Amino acid sequence: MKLQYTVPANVWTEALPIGNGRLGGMVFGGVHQERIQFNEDTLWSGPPADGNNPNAKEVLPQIRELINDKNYKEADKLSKQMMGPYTQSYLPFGELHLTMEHGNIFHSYSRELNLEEGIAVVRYNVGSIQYTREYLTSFPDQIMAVRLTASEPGALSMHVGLVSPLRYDTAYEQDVFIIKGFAPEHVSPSYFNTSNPVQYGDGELTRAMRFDARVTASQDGGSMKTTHSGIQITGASTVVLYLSAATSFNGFDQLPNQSGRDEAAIAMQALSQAVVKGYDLIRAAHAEDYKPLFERVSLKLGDRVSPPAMSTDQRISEFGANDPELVELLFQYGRYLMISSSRPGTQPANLQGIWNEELRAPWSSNYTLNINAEMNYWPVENCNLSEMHTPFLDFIGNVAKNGKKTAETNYGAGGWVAHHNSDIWAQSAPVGGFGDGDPVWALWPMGGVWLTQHLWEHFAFGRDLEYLRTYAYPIMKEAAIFCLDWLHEENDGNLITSPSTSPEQKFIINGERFAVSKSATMDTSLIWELLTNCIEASELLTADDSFREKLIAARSRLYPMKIGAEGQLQEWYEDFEGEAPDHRHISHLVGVYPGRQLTEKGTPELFKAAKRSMELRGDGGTGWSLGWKVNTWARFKDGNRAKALISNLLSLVKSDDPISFTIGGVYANLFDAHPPFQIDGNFAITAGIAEMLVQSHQGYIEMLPALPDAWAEGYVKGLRARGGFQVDISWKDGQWEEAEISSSGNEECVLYSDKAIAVYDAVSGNEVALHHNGDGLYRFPAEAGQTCLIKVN
Ligand code: FUC
Repeated sequence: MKLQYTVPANVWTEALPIGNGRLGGMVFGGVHQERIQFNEDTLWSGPPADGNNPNAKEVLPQIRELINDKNYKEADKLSKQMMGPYTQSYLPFGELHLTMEHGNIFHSYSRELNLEEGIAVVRYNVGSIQYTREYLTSFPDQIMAVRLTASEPGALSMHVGLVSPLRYDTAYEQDVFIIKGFAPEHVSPSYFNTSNPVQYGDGELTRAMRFDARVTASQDGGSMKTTHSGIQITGASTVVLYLSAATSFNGFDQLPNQSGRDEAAIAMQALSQAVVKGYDLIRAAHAEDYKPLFERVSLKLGDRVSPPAMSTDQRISEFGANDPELVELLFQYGRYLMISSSRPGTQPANLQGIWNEELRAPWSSNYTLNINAEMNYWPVENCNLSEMHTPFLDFIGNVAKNGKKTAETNYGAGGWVAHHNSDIWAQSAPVGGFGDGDPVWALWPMGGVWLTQHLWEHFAFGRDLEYLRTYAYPIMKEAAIFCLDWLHEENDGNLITSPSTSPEQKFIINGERFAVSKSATMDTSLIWELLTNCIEASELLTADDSFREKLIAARSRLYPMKIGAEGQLQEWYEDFEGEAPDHRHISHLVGVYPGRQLTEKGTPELFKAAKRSMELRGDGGTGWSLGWKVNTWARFKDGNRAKALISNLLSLVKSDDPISFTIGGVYANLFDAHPPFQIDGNFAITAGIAEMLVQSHQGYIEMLPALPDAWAEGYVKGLRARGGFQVDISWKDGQWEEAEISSSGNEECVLYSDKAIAVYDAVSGNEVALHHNGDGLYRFPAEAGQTCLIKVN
């Protein structure tokens, strides 16, 4: 499980990511000049802001009338008046630079990222001296550490510096070199044309946050001198560099300068503790923290077909998904990136996780709620990293708080609402720069509805009723209250949403393209999921009987899904023609995945139509779109098709390939390429590969629902299924041979199998009594802590 290369990274998308959820680094591995670009996940532009727009409420009735009159042109125009400000931007922090005195003539170079250890390693020789560097970012010690060794004593001489693309000052205190400053108050998205995109505040009076990064070294032998330009190390045998970074960010609703945390003290404390602890103990604590998380899941899809020494980029371009081990690597990479970018107490992984070098990052590297932010968290539950979900679940709570005001101010509605984008300040108002943007993305009041799916899924997998009662359900309920207000009745009694868009895809009438109409399929589908989840939650909690009745009634009156002229699931209220038949968003299919509204048994006609829609969309798409399609084809149980899409994703995109809305892939460092880099595709593909092997959204566990022919023999251990189960499966000739299901709750296990099975207690060997009535569903009790062995009978 390694990414490996024979040359240093030239560009950012060749560098290797390390991270502890909060602090992230991109290791270039340069020999003479090393560069570690680093980030800290709270470093964003801006103070908290209220982007709510009372004018939205004023124009709403008129927009609804225009839509009813099919005057979409005027509806689009007027809906611009419902917009709010753009979100703030995730920022790059800085770079750690090393200049080595041994110069740049070297041989025997290698650079790797070891996913099993969570460590990057660079090795090279200068003459006969062998140099080795290890890089890690530790969660327990909140520090980045780089250890440099040489095969001969005294061979390490270097200059260590820190720089930042933000405005900053330098300072030094004894052997600590510091950069610090104030973040910009405002950074405009890169797609917004303005002469002044990066705005700093008024010196120390700024409303933006403060930041502080510091580096120090400890060494064996030689000497060290720190000045205003950095740290000079001469003649050492071993050097350990420690980097710590912090900001004054103090919560989504606090002014980060005036009411901020003491970033210098936070950064200093981590640094001093690290120096005292020392590299060996830090590395041991890192292993103890990281490895058990990573090792929860193991996957074998087949034997490696590429030469063992081949560099990862070459492996991608020459073998792609034909190398089963490369697919395993891609799968585990998503898990590695999740452990490295999202830990309890950190910010949720943003559009680039935590890794970003640009001042105006693509799409502000913010949270895009119409697909990308949710997609990031698709693998956490089934791929056994449930606690990595918590930053996102916490974030949803913050957005819900702001969203209550937005619902009231913008729509005069109860509950809470969120729209297309959010940021560290938990923006809930629509974006669009008060009319600059396009309603096809800016005006989408379903952000909160989709977010709540994560609250429910976290419960569905873990079955923690206390969490459901005290945290998840109250937020889900408020989102449902918004839906009840937002839905309104048509003459035929159906409940519809208006205005409504199918995110980012316009429809065409007489050659003209329009954004807003009513009840796009995605709206009703997401609302169906939320109402269903609330109904089930309230039943489990034996709460809110009359509210539940309301939800049941509303759900039954949602504008029904329709099948269009091409046999496809209709994307809009009417069977409009879409502007791009192969559009990257498959919004209308959310009921297939990640939802559960559309299933083969439950809604056969619509399920078939959804599959037809997938055919019409084709097998292309941006990185994340390919990832979404893998999950969706897995739900259609077409493993070969899913694998074909993995193949499309495993194609090498060059660092300078321009932004594309139709063709994606991966970069040399396996980062997902939209292009540009977005981490969502990495997470989606990990979720998708798991979804091909185990599914549990229909109330039962299904093993190998979408196994491609090419993965005829293999095993997976540690995937999770809804109901508090963990599943290990081994298979041969495309058929499962043996499985183990362990339970963390006391719930009945329902397993689908088309072959007769027998179940044994894995410890005692005793056979477990089964209930089975010929429908392929086998039911058996599974106590907390029990592991059951499943065999073909
Ligand atoms: C949505 C997508 C784009 C991109 C952006 C971050 O707008 O349509 O393709 O992923 O989010």
